[in-house]
Amino acid sequence: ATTGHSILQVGPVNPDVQAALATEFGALRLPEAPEQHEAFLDEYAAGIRVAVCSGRFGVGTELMGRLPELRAVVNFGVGYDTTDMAQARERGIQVSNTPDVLTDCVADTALALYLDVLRRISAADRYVRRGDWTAKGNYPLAVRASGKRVGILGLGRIGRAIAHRLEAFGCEIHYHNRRPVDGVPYGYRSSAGELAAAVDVLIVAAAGGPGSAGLVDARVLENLGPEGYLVNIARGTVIDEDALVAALAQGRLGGAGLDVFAHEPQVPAALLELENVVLLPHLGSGTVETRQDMARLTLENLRSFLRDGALATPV
Ligand code: 8YV
Repeated sequence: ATTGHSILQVGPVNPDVQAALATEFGALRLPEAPEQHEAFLDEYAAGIRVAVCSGRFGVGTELMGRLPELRAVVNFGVGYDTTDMAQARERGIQVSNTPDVLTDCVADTALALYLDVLRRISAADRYVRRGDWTAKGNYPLAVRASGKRVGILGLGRIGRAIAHRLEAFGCEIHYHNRRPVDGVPYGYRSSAGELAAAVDVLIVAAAGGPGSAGLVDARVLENLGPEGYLVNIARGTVIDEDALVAALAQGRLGGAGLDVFAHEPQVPAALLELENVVLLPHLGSGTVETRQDMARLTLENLRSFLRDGALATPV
C-alpha cells in the first residue's frame, strides 16, 4: 500500500532523490507542461498520498486542491514557501523540509557574497580577465569587510550561522526577527527599517512565503543608503525587487550580493550592467556533500512517513 502510484514527484528534484523515486517507490511524475496537468490529474489525482518537491516547484494552492487524498508533502530544501501551508494546515497535510544539513553551506555562501560585494572580488577578477590591469593600472579601492556593523534579517538557524562567522571578522551584529531570540549577544531591532538604519550591511536570512513578502521595501533600502550593502541568500520575495533594482541603478544603494531572485531563473536585466552587484544562480546549498545530506534526509522523511505515518523532520 506504500508504493505504486501513491507518490507524486512535482517538478525536477535532486538526481539521487529522483532515481530513488523512480526505482524504489514507483513514483508518478507530474508532467512538466502545465497544459498536460488536467488530463494527468484526472487520471491519477485520487490515488496520490504523498508529494515530493523542491525549490521553485512546490505543492501550490491549485495542485494541492486537486489532490483529495494528499497526506504529506516532502520538500527537498529548507524553504517550503512554494507549498500552500495554510491549506496544508487546514487539511492536516504534513510537510517536511531539510533543515540543519544545509545551514553551514548557506551561511558560507552569505559570507562569500559579503566579502565579494564589499571587496569587489568578482568585479576585480573581470578586470584582470579583460586585460584592464595592464591597460589601466591598479583596480580602484574597495570597502573594508572586517569590523562592519551587520544586520541579520531573520535570526534562525542560518541567520545565526552567518552571525557566528561574522563575529570572527570583528563585526558588530544586530538583528530583526519576528520575535527577539533568547540568549544571543546581538542587538535586537524591532523592524527591518530600524535594522537597516543601524547597520552598514543588511543580510537577509528570513524564511520566504506570504509572511515576509516585500519586507525589505523602498524605505528599508533608503535606510541602508548609498554607502550600505545588501546580501540575500533567503528568497527573492523577501525584497521588493523593483525597488532594489531602482535603488542600485540610481546609486541609492552601495551594492548587493544576491543568490536569490523574485522570478528565478530570471534576473533583472538592469543588474547585469552593474559592477557593484554580485549575482549567483541560487547555489546557497549547492555542494556535493550538502546535497547528498539533503537527498538522504528527504528520502528518510519519505520512508518514515510511509512506514509510520510520521515525517522525520516536519516543519
Ligand atoms: C533549494 C533552497 O532547495 O533549501 C532551500 O530552501 O533554497 C535550496 O537548497 C535547492 O536549490 C534545491 O532546489
